Amino acid sequence: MRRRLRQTNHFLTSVSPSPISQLVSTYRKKSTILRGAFIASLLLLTTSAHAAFVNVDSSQTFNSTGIQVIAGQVYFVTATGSVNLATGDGPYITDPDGTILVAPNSSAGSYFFFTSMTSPGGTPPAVGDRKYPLLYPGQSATAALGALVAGLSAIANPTGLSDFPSGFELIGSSGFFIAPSGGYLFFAVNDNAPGDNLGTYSAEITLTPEPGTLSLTVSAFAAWLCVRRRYLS
Ligand SMILES: [Ca+2]
Repeated sequence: MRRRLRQTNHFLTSVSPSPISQLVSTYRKKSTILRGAFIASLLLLTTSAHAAFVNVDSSQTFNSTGIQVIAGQVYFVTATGSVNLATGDGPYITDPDGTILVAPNSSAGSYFFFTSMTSPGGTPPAVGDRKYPLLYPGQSATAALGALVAGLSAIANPTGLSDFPSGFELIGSSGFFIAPSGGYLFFAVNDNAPGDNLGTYSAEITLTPEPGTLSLTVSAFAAWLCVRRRYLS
């Protein structure tokens, strides 16, 4: 087919250097440009995403990810593991979503606390359920107790929650963090009293391609396929 196109092109050219031959030449040039744009975009796409692995210690108020973010960047996070929020009088063990894996029994010291002083109030902690801060907000007032949460600090070495003016937001076992501004990304296990906690979550952080990069790649690929199918196949 390409040979036929070249032959046709040669014939047309030999008859007269008409606009038709110029049109074919133009489309070939466009195809080359689009193909180059597609390859460049693909290279950018594959090199912009990278993964970091962070252990999130539940006994710390927050953990540094070592990542300095730029406003607008989108990070995809997955997390596994389990942590105990009450080693002294629990246990109260959760996964990164804050779902209870092991609940304290009614004779445990923390049973009353988790029943009456967490939301929903008056509901005993039970395996498979989630409870939320009520009287003692942790890093996040809306994420479940024990859930993996993320916060942004303007400084690399924050000393307290007051260094996170926007607070922390839920990530869970699988979630996105969209950087509202530049800063340093920290993770935490949502609990107001980390001193009696034990265990870590293993989190994997991936910087996703910026929307402009992705749309450029898809557009260039689609245009290249269209031109190729129409004029070069
Ligand atoms: Ca605790």
